Amino acid sequence: MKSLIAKSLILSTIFIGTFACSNSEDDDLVWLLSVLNQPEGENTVAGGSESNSSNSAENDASEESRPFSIVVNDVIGTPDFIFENTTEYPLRIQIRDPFDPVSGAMVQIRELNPNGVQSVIFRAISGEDGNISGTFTIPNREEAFVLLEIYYLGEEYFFEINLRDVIAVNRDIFIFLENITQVDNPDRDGDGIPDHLDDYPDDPTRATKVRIPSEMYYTVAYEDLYPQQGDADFNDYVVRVVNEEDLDAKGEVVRIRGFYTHVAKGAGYNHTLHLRIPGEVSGEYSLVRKRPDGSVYFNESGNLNSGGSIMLLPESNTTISQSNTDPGQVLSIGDSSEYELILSGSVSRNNLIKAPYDLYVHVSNTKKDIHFLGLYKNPDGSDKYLDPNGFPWALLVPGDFHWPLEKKNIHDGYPKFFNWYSSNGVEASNWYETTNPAFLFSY
Ligand SMILES: [Ca+2]
Ligand SMILES: [Ca+2]
Repeated sequence: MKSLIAKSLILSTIFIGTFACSNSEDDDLVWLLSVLNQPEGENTVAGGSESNSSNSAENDASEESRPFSIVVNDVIGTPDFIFENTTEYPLRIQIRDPFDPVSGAMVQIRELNPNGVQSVIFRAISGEDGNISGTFTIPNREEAFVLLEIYYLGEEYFFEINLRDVIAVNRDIFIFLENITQVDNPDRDGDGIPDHLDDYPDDPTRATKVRIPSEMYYTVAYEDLYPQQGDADFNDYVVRVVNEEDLDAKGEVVRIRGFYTHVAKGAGYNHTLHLRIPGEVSGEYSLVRKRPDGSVYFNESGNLNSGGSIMLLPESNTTISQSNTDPGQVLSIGDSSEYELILSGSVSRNNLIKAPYDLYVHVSNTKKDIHFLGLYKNPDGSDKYLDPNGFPWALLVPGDFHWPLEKKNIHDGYPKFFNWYSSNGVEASNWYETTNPAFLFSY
């Protein structure tokens, strides 16, 4: 795995081509027959093709990846802009050998982070129909790539997916099984995921641990005047969040964990932090709350019914010792909480919203809840949490978000924030990396 980025860059040179659609299975077969001797056809990209041995880069690639072909049926478009800095991509992959469906092939998606760290963000084995479906989520980037890897009978196939303008990944992959002898990869728990790729090699109910985000944490900041317009300082209640999802071998979610740390309270109001996971999600949870020194001061366990919620942190005037919004302060983090939810049945990733799910604050003074955009509608269909100026009350930023100081606002501290939202997210997708520190809480 040491040179996967290099390998994927090499392969991406092979994948230059026109991505187009095949609309029926018959078309696929006709197409496939026509390109078996001509791997880079108009409707396809071919990977690791041994027939293209004149190019040294391709020779390198062919040492790593078996030959295969792909029909790209990705859905192209622009998602609705709702002030999100992460994007969830539905995924559907079908694998054939090249005519019959291949069951038991393992597919995983790796995030290619700019710093070179790679993390598995989805993994599943194909069913009887050769299909895999699920979703994966990555932070918005101008250059968004993931790596798709397939393991089958001891062979590895992989290629890079450029997510530019893609809103759903949908690909048919044709592999060629002649000359492959079956290799027995150890699989102690018999879940179909070989030990060396199984995050839980002795637990047949779990195969993969997905950390969201794959690096650091999300910072979630709330404005608490709802339904009155906020002052855009996004420091009234600030919490750092990490989620983990355990997937079974089919890629369905079986456990969810969350880790939350209160980091700022630039408000006179008090708040409590809550979690709801929309959909048919139920199970047993355990929750602990900790002081900043790590000592546990609260724990509980119970049943979460579908539609129910968990209070993660109590009144915000008890969970942090200072506001962390004054320029004279040194960051002093507040309490944290952690939960694990063991689902009563596995849930398809496609039937769950992306992490951190419906994470919201309840404002004790106004008795109002404050949620992300995209979750709650007014009777007329408009978003309940979009203010008259088209602005949200909750914002999620990947990594270290330096929230504005008291009496400053996000425009002062983040000069590209306006470009980002006024272009509906088309420009300045990394707006939060350009700061004006004089207006922001430093730590
Ligand atoms: Ca296993
Ligand atoms: Ca396992």
